Amino acid sequence: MLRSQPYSWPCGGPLDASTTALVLIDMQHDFCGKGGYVDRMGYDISATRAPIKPLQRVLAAARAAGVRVIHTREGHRPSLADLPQNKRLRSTAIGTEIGQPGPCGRVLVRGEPGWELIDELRPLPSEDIIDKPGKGSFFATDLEHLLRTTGAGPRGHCRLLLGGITTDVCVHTTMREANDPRL
Ligand code: C5J
Repeated sequence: MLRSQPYSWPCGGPLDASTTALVLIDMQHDFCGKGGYVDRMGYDISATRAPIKPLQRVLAAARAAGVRVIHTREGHRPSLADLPQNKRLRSTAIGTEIGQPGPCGRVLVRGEPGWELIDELRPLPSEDIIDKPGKGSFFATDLEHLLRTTGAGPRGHCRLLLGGITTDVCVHTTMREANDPRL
């Protein structure tokens, strides 16, 4: 059993659509589709597909409430010039090297079928997409600039709702990046 002490949330009072953004992280075929990166690594993709339906409800509610929605995609340039050595070596060790061809095209490479966002959570034309080479959504992207520029508050869209895959990697990394006093 885990002991916890729940506290009221949100800490800063009720959420306001004009300063809140929903960031949907890496809902890509490579992470939850057949023949994609995660499937080829041998993981059970029913675990990474489990959030799809709940996120469809969150997405519909956010859109209905006028909350800004931003989608992210993890991936690398076709040249792999933005693929750090440690990430490449790790993917090789796992047996599914980033950039190598597979049933969904080159693994985690921009423009390939596996890298595409899944149809179930397709962005609207008005919703921005962030292409990120790392785990966090702020690293080497213009996400912070976008949030600061578009929100109504003095710090822009400073309150974030995060969803996506995987919880313990890209979602958590994004949360920790955002938690430092940047927003
Ligand atoms: C990983 C992700 N795990 N979206 N990406 O490489 O969590």
